Amino acid sequence: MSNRSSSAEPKTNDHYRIAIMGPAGVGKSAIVNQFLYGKFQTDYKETVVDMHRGVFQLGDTKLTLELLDTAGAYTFPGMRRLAIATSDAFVLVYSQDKPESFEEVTKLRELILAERDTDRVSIVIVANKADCPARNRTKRQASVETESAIANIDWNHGFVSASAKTGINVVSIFEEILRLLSKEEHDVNAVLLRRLVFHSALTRKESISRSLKLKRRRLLGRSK
Ligand SMILES: Nc1nc2c(ncn2[C@@H]2O[C@H](COP(=O)(O)OP(=O)(O)OP(=O)(O)O)[C@@H](O)[C@H]2O)c(=O)[nH]1
Ligand SMILES: [Mg+2]
Repeated sequence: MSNRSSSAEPKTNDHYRIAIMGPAGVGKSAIVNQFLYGKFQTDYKETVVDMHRGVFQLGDTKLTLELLDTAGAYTFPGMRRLAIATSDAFVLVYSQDKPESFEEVTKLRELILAERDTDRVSIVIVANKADCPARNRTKRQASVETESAIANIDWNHGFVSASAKTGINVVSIFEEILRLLSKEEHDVNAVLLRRLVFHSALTRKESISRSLKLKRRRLLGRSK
């Protein structure tokens, strides 16, 4: 991925909000930070809610991605419902060093489908921390393969095994999301992301006011 501006002016604008959800400590913020800023921090700081924005070029399209980094602890169920109601797609993260976190992602997926009242929701399941040394590598490999089959075949979602630490497959998560969104909405062939102008973290106030505006639009039936 490059930071260079494109010489050709994009002809269309696309704007998507993607919620990053999953249990606490699985690496949701680390994925966002690696994807947008190319950084990884070993310290763990619990998220309340953060909104980030990245602008990319995808063929002739200027693509703005709003990444809503949610709290795994879900102390505020209202915030989780708002994230579900206002997002176009979902990245559900679990950790390869915590097998029970896949169960939590399973429940979260059910909640999203129930709240959205449809099974046509763009979801990518991410098995993060692929770099963590496994006590039993063969067993872990087998369980990631099973989880990937559940996600792809049973649920018809995307699945990516990634590491926010090394950066491996982090871009693929968002390429996969775009592939699903383009299937749903319009035909975009190339999914090679190229950073166009800038990325930025929105302030919490900006992010909440944006969420409320989007929610209002949705209630008025202007968006899907
Ligand atoms: N080894 C390894 N550690 C990771 C990876 N991703 C995140 N971590 C570490 O896991 C811890 C939690 O990461 P966060 O990104 O803060 O987790 P989170 O899911 O955002 O957690 P909440 O905000 O509480 O929901 C931090 O210490 C990270 O450094 C990874 O791919 N590999
Ligand atoms: Mg976080």
